[in-house]
Order: sequence, then structure tokens, then C-alpha cells
Amino acid sequence: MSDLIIHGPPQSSYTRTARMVAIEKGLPYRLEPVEFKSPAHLARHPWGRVPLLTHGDVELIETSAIAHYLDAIGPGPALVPTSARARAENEKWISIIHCYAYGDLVTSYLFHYIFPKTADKQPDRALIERDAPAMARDLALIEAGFRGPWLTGPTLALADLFLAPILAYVSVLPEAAAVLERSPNLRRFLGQLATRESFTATVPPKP
Ligand SMILES: N[C@@H](CCC(=O)N[C@@H](CS)C(=O)NCC(=O)O)C(=O)O
Repeated sequence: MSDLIIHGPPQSSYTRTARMVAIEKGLPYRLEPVEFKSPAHLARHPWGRVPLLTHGDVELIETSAIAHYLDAIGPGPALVPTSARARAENEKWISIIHCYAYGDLVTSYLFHYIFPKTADKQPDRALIERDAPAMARDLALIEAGFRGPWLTGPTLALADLFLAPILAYVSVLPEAAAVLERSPNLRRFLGQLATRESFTATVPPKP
């Protein structure tokens, strides 16, 4: 089989999703860095995002496409549920994470902590207080949506691997930790992840 290369930094939550899918599917891969917004990067991804995937003559962008490709080629257990309802819910959660939750949890809330724009480089409390309610609302909706130990039911699915990196990132921050205290499904979910190689082998380095 051709080398499988996932291009992206280990801090990137979407790159972590692609790596987790590869590991869950039993696919050896290599992680390669990307020179962000370089001509080579923009030639592969005109919007300048990560991850990218190279597998022989297959070149892919967009994490959902990458994840579905890896699910189709890997020998590990299927990560797309079989029942019509769970299949649709898997796509629903992936779409919700792309369209709403990634923005609310990561680029709004989390980024106030890891990329503070204040002169003293301390998190801006006013911005955190402004954006924490959307993060809390999203986590509450996800908590209420669990259909079993995993988001879509009894088995791990792609949607779980989109949720895992962003939930892990925010779970250590105080406003999100307070939501988790009243969210047994999300806490159990984090506990289950902690036992999986796909999660432990992809822990991002400290910012
Ligand atoms: N729709 C893209 C989103 C990927 C994405 O936003 N990745 C982040 C890193 S987790 C990124 O590349 N950020 C760089 C930027 O926004 O300039 C996908 O699903 O792959």
C-alpha cells in the first residue's frame, strides 16, 4: 500500500481527527508539517486550512472527506453506522461541528485563552464572558444528543472523532469544566476516549 501522509500541525484539532480516524482504522500514517499559507499549501488547499491527505495519487482536503476515505480503505471497524438513523445523525453531528461548534468552542472561546490579544497577553475576561454562553449552549445540546455511550449509539463513529479533539481542548478551561460537571454523557465520553490509543497517541503539545 502507498504511504499515507496526513499534513498538518499536531495542535490542529481537525488534523487530530484525521489522525484518530487513521489509528482507529489500523492505518499506519506519517504526520508532516505544513508551511501555512505558502504557495504549496494554497495550491493544495486554496482556503489555507489543514489537514491535507496524500495517499499515492489520492490528494484530499477537508477533514470529512479525509475521514470517510480512511474509513473506506482501513481494515478497522467501520466508523460510519449502518442504521439509517445513526448514519444520518453521524453526518448531522459532523455538520454541526463544522458549521457551529468548532467556531463556538475553538475559534471564539478557546482562542481567547491560547491567543490572547491583550497587551499583557492575559485572557480577555470580557471576551470570554461574551463567548462562553455559546460554548455552553453547544455542549448542552451535544450532551442531550447522545444516543448511547457514543454520540450516535453503542459504537464509535466518525462524529465522535470530530467531537473528541475540540471537547478535550475546552474541557480544561473553567467555564467549559463547569458545563462538564452537569454533563454525564460528555464526562463518560472523555473517560472512554482516554483509554483509546487514537486519543492518547495524538495528544497535542502544549501551546
Ligand atoms: N473545513 C475544514 C476546516 C479545517 C480547519 O479550519 N482547520 C484549522 C486548524 S484545526 C485551520 O486550518 N486553521 C487555519 C486558519 O483558519 O487559517 C476541514 O474540515 O478540514
